[in-house]
Amino acid sequence: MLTALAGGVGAARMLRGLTHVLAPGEITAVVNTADDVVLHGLHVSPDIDTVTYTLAEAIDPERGWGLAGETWAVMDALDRYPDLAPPGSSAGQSWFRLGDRDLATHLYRTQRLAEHATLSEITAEVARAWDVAVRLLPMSDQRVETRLTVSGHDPETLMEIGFQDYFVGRRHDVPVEAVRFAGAEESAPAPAVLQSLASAEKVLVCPSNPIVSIGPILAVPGLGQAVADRRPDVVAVSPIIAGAAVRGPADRLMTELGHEASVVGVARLYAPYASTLVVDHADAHHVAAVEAEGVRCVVAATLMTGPAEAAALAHTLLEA
Ligand code: FO1
Repeated sequence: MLTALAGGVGAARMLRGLTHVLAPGEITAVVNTADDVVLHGLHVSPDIDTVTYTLAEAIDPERGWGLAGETWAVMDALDRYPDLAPPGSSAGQSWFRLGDRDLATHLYRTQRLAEHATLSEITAEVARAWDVAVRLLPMSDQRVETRLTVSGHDPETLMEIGFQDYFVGRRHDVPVEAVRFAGAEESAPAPAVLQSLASAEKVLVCPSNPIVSIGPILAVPGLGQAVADRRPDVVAVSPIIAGAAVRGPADRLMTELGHEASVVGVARLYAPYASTLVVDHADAHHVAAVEAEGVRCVVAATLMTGPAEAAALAHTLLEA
């Protein structure tokens, strides 16, 4: 059994690669839910849906999120309304693109939450509906929200915004002063999460954003410690290659929050949790510096340009 800590796109591709090497039923993914957002009254779990749709081979390959062959009639129809909504209202907004078929998932999830189903139960129902055999667990059934402090319109004022406002609304193109995970202290690992970490032969930290994708998972009380307890069997894949994020703002966020945006910076962040860090050939000259952080360093091709590359990386991880 392998248990993986997963964020969005990078993790989804890693997990798909793993299913070419392990039986899907041998894999459990503990997925970040701190990106979740409620819009139009609907609860959207982007990382869970990205992992589900990718493993179902239904993901849109260019976007990396949402469904292939999607249509946007609902979003386009919404554009009739927003100017009528009073200031401060989020009604009628279409900046966060919810495709017509993707909406079905959010309608289903929202109604099941209203019926007091847990996010764990709903995630398993959605996975089954998409014939996904990998076990998908939310990191917690309680609400944990990534909140980022950014500078407001005039530089002196600081404001705190939600993750999707940062990531999509502002195209993560604004400097971040601080990040916190609201609700983490009151949260608990979802059922089966601790057991999946204790019983796995190997624990994998997928190539996701260390700050806002893996960070929230490790911040759930007891979850970080459960990973640290398995440190000898924990292998992390660096999401940073040659000082840059493969996707998204990981490098800028690390720098803005005082970390080194390099495989050495990733090794420092993960040292309490992982005994091995897998880095790309482009970072082969950093092996000694990574190992100086007390983390064994394995060099491999970590850029998953396609399923074959993801499968090759999965092989390397299982041997690491
Ligand atoms: N990312 C975007 O850049 N723009 C969007 O409009 C957008 C909509 C969206 C809808 C559903 C979903 O599951 C994901 C979506 N994402 C979008 C990605 C989302 O922001 C994820 O949180 C990131 O991929 C980070 O994991």
